Amino acid sequence: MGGDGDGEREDDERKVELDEETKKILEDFIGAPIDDPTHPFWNPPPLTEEEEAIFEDVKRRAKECVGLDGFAEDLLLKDMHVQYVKRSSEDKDAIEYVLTDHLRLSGMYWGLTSLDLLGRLDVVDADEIVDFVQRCWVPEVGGYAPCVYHDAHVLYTLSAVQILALFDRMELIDRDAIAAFLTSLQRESDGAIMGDEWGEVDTRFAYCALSISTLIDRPHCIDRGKVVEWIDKCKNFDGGYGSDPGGESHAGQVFTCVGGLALCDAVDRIDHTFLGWWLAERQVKAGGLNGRPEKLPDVCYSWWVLSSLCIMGKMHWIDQKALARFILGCQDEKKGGIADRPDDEPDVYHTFFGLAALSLMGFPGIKPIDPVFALPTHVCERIGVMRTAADGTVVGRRENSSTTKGESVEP
Ligand code: BD6
Ligand code: ZN
Repeated sequence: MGGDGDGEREDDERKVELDEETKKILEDFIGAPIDDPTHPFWNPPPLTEEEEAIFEDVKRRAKECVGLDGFAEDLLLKDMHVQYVKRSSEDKDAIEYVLTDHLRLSGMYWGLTSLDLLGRLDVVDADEIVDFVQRCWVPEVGGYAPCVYHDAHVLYTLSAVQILALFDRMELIDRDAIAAFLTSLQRESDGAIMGDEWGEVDTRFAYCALSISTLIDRPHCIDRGKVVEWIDKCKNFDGGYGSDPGGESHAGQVFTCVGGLALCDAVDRIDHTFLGWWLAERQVKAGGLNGRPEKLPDVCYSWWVLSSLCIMGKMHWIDQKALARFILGCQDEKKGGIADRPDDEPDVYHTFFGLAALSLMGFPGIKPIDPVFALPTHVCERIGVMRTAADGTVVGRRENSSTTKGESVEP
C-alpha cells in the first residue's frame, strides 16, 4: 500500500509494537527488514500490464468468494427470492397476510431489506410503503404500531425507523418525540427497557431502544450506562444471555445483548471465550445452527448466532461453508423464498435472516449488511452511523452528520 498523497497511511496511529521474536519470524518470512522503508521489498516496481490484468482477475474472484471460495453466485436463487418477497407483499388476501397484522411493520422490514440486499428495492412502490409506515405512527405515544389501529411498541418503532432509513426518508421522523418515548420506557430502578407502557421488560426491547436512539441521533435519551448494567445481569454461567435476569441462554437473546453492548461500546462485558464457545456449539452436523442446545437447526439462527460472532470477531469459529450450504439448501426452488429447514414452507422472516447471514459471510451477489444494525452497510453509511474499531465493535456517529439538521451532537 502507501503512496497516497503525502505518503502517510491513514491507519498509522494503529501501528503495532512487535516483540523481537515476532519481528524475526516476519523478517525471515518476507526476506526484508521491517524497519527499513527504503528496502526494495517495500518499494516494488510497478506491475506490467499483464500482471495488472492477472491481479485484477484475482481481486475480482477473491471479492466474490470471501470466506466461501468455490461458491457460485448462481446457487442463490436471487430472482426467485425477489419475486417471492414482492408477491408476499402484494397478496393482501392471503391468510398469512391477515394473520400477521400484529407483525406487519417488522414483516415489511424483513422483506424490504431482503430486496435491498439483492439490489432490487426498485420493485416496490416506495411512496406507498412510506405512507403506510407514517399511518402506523402514534403521535400521542411517540412510537410506531405494527399496523394501523394497533398500539405503539418499541419493536415496531425500530422497524419503522429501519424502513425509513432504507428509503432515505429519515427527515419524516419526529426524533424528539421518539426520544421522549424511549426515555419513558427506561425503568428508573434498574435501567431495564420496557416494550411499551404496559411494562414488560426483555433484552429485545433494550436492543431496540439502543439501536433506535443511535439511528435517530439521540443517544442520550436513555441512560446507556444503566442499560449496560441491566444487560450484564442477564448474563448466564455459560457466557450466554437470556431475556431477563435468570432467563435461559438463547441465541436470539444473545444477539440482542451483544448488539446492545456494542451500541454502548461495552463489549468488554462479554465473556468472549465462554460465549464464543457457546455460539460455535450451535452448529450441528448438517451445517445449520440452532438457537439452544439439543434443538434442530433453523435458518434464522444463522443470523442471530453469526452476527453475534461477527461483532465478537469470531466468525471463523464456525464452518461457514457448511452453514452457507445449509441455508442454500433451505431455498424453495419452486416458489422462491427461504424456509427454516429444507423442504419446509418459506416465509419472509427466514428469507431475510438467511440472506442476511449469507451477506455476513460475503456471499457473491448480496450487498454487505451491518451485524449490529441489521441494515445494509450502505444505508448505515448514508445516515451517518458507523462502526469505528478495528474489531468492528464500536458504534458511533459521523461528526457533523447531516441528519442532525445543524444541531450539535450531545457530549
Ligand atoms: C427481533 C428481536 C429483537 C430486536 C429486533 C428484532 N427483529 C426481529 C426480531 C425477532 C422477533 C421479534 O421481533 N419478536 O418480537 N421475532 C419475530 O418476530 C418472530 C416472527 C415469526 C413467528 C413465527 C414464525 C416466523 C417468524 N417471532 C415472533 C418469533 O418468536 C420467532 C419464531 C421462530 C422463528 N423460527 C423459529 N421460531 N423466533 C424468533 O424470532 O427467535 C429469535 C429471537 C428470539 C428472541 C429475541 C431475539 C430473537
Ligand atoms: Zn426460525
